[in-house]
Amino acid sequence: MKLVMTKDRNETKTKNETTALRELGLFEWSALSTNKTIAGALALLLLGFQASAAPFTFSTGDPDGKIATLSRPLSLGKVQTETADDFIIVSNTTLISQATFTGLIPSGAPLSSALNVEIEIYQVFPNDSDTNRTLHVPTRANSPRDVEIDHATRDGLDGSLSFAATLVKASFTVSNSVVNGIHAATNQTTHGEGPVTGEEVLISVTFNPPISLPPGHYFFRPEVLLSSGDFLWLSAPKPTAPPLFVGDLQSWIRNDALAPDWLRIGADIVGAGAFNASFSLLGETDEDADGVPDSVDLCPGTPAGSIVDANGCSIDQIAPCRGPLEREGSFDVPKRGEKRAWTGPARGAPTQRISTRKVRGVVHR
Ligand SMILES: [Ca+2]
Ligand SMILES: [Ca+2]
Repeated sequence: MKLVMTKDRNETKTKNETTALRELGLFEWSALSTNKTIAGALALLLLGFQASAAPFTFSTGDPDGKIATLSRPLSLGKVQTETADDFIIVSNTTLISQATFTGLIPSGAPLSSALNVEIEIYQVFPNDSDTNRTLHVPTRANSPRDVEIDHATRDGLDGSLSFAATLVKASFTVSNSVVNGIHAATNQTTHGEGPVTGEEVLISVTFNPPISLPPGHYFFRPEVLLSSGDFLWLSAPKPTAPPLFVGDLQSWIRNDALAPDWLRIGADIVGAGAFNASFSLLGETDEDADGVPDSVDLCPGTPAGSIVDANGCSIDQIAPCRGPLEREGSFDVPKRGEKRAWTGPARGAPTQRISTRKVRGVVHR
């Protein structure tokens, strides 16, 4: 049996077309009056066509104790300092819903001293960067780009992420650190600021909404605001044979004095080696990039830019019309109960106004 969705005036109908009935030129009609019923019918209609859902996971692994580098937002008397490490999305637009990263907070500090978390995502330089300016670092090849991807920023202060801090080890020591020694070329090689001991803390983050990214090579940049002291992001192993993934880059750092440039923590500041930073990402594919993950998207192949419901279905997918789509958007219609028709002012008569409300809809040729 084939189900066909049609629109007839204000009613959306499902046409149940069986082979036998079709031969007789007859159809069974059932009117659908609620979205729930429409969604139910769509689930039937699309069951065989649902996009294949695939989880997305990425992890650099647990801290290796080699280095800890500052990751803190701008606050009173403190300059913003950012550490970034890279990841890839190999295929399909992906919705990243969660992240974890591990760092040090001062010894004896309560977990509640983590007041806020902000996450930014960067593409690789020179994407969207000023390539004409004079660099103040040895190189920008394979660095994060100048500025973050706007739509991918999530911040606890505006509710676009929530986070929790968990104690991993009460005492953890790293052999080296980068906190304040971030200098423009040619003074960049400080060899680091030496060992640091602190509490090893895992920060778990949930993004609301998830971060949608097309396939590509990106940098993950977390910042933690502490009530006192600094959050130092811990390094993770950076294997070379084989690498964590093909093209794995070392971690980079900058403060607001150096921005928009970045320095390589290993090659430039320590003067040797290359580091990853300890973090993980969790998400799911979203093949039509409508913001609804494939596992719950009842309408694969939604055209780009369409407004969709919680099932990932555009108006046109729920109630297709014969003609091509002219535009989708917001329209003024009379408010419910508004009986007067708008006819325009009659000569000499007072202007007649009706109350309108906005609805979303589609216009077909
Ligand atoms: Ca890396
Ligand atoms: Ca969809």
